[in-house]
Amino acid sequence: MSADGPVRRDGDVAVFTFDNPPVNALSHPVREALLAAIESLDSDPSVRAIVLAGKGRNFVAGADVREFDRPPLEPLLPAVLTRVEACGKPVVAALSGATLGGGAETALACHYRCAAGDLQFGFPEVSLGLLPGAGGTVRLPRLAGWQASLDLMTGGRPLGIDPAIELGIVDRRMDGDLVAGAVAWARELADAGLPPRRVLELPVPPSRPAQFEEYLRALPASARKLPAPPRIVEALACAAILPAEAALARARTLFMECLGSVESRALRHLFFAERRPAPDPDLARPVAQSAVIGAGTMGAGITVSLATGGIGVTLIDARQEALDAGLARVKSLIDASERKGRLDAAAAAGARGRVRGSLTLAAVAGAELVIEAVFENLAVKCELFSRLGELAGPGCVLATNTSTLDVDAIAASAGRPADVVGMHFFSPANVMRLVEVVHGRGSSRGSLATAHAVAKRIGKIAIPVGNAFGFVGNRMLYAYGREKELAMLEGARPEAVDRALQDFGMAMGPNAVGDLAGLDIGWQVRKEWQDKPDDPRYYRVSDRLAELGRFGQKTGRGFYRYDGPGGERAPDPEVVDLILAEAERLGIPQRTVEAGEIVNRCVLALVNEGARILDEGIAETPADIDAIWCNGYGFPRHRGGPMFHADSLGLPAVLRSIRALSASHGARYWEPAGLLARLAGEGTTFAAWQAARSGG
Ligand code: 3H9
Repeated sequence: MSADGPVRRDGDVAVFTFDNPPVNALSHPVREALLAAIESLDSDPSVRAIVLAGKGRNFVAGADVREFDRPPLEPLLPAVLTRVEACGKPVVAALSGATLGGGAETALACHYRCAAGDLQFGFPEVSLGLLPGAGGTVRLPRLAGWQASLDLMTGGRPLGIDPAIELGIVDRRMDGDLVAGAVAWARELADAGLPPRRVLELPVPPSRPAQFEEYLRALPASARKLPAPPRIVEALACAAILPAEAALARARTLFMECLGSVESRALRHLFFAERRPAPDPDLARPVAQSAVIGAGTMGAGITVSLATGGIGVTLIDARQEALDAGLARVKSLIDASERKGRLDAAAAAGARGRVRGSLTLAAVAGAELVIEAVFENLAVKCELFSRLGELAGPGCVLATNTSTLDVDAIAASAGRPADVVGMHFFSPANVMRLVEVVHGRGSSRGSLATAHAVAKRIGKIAIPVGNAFGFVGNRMLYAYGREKELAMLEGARPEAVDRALQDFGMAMGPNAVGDLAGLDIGWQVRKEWQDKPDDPRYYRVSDRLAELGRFGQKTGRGFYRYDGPGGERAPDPEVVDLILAEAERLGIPQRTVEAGEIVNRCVLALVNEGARILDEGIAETPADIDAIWCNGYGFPRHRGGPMFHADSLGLPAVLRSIRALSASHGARYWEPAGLLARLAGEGTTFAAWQAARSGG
């Protein structure tokens, strides 16, 4: 709150300002202040109307998510909003920017709502595994009807000003000074002597009894299995038939059930994991102009990300044909974003205008950041960086997009290791939000800070990782993939592997992912990998498919075949024969491998490798690993990432399972990680270990 308190007077109108940076969340002191202000202003005869507004860009972005893990502190938001609504004087909400969750519910408890053109009004609770718990499910339908309420609350996407007005949520658009306009309107309302228009006193719109049941059935199965979406539908269904007070009480009970669920805890964990502070933000150097080297799919995707993030880009490729194709791809990706409404016309035109092409490496001279996205081969990258070391201006950050190679070796060849970092983007780079920022041995703090700041500026989730084979994500991927490959040699069919892991919640099964990414890519990496496990079974199925030219979707065949009408994925009996032949050659007996075993082996392999990575300091925190796996590899968000998932299973149970796998499958891959064994022995969790380390 500001030094002179949250309330100021404009004649006979009082203005209460939410002032709780960065987003005016409804933390405990804010709720206390709002309640106290309403109580006092309601009984103050010199006040005729009240305006609620937010300081800065946003009205209120919601409840304070940090408080959900602590015991609740009164006054609770529902009670505060009941008091706001009961106020005997007109209360006008002046909405702007993020008006989300509890912030949207606060707006609904006011008697009138006006808004600025940048309004984002919505209920993102579902993405935190919650439902609107402060009366939104009971108030919103009385203004916007059932269908819009169902869509807004189960979908979580915010509305802009125009639809908010069309739906009757916002009464007036305020161009010009929002608060001054709201004050003038509040005064008009007081002058007119109109009684407060309380949303809960508005009539309940008609509904069909089956409407909610039908809506629930039409939600994707993955949403129906989660705690929040069915409860949102139930809360709205109750609001349709119960008196307001009973509906509010029911919504509150459902909210508390969600709050305690492991899924909501997982999603809240990711909320903060994805917003981890960047290192040394003060040391970040400004980047207005960048260069991307290599006009392939990855280079084009990175170019689009930078250009739409407001950074000028020169896309460089030595071959005219490749450059033309890359620039055409950049244009078509920006066009597609505009068509789909992700960019408005001005933003799309701006992005197009920021991109140019060049055939010469000397074009890096004016850039403050260069990102290399050429062929994944150490010699090729070292040669390129030795030239970049000479051509790039002083202080220019030189980033490699390698996914597995040694960043220190690349840095050494540049001759200026302080400027070299890794920026590992994920494909398609214009869509995927994750960037692993590889901290090399010689990377300077300023270069790292710059890489993190650029990634954040272009809307990415930047996670620091150490320089080790595969960094964090791909190193863990190798452990995960190893188990599904072994399971196939032991008798699991490729489609059974995918089904099991998809049922666990992975966005795609690993074999389908391999076919999509191209099986030649991993094959190539494994050929160059010096310390690959000396095990003839290791990735034998993938390598065999690649040897036969079955690279996946791009060749029409991989783990699956794609040559039917429409190119859909279909199981291929030839692959089964091929796996059986390899198993026989390697002397691996066949057995039934159940779905549960597949999930157990793949997921525990991730956890064990993640623990090793933490012990070695390649990842800083378990939450970093979770952010990487949920954003780069499709790990189910409602399970919070592999390390959160392990905590929720209980580390002693995880350790027992790993020991059992060691007994049945051999110790080679199932030696429990030291950190895991230690924490399990202490009966603690990765999260508690991290909190103790960071003094939290
Ligand atoms: C709710 O309201 C439940 C109610 O129905 C019922 C209650 C009874 N709390 O995202 P950014 C912090 S559930 C605490 O990088 P942007 C964030 O951690 C809530 N902190 O900025 C970060 O901190 P730091 C429903 C929050 O400009 C900083 O703000 N509401 C909260 O890209 C900047 O965040 C939501 O789910 C919060 N609610 O985007 C809205 N929100 O500076 C969640 C943000 O230390 N928030 N922080 O790194 C958002 O969607 C985005 O933050 C927003 C701004 C669009 C507002």
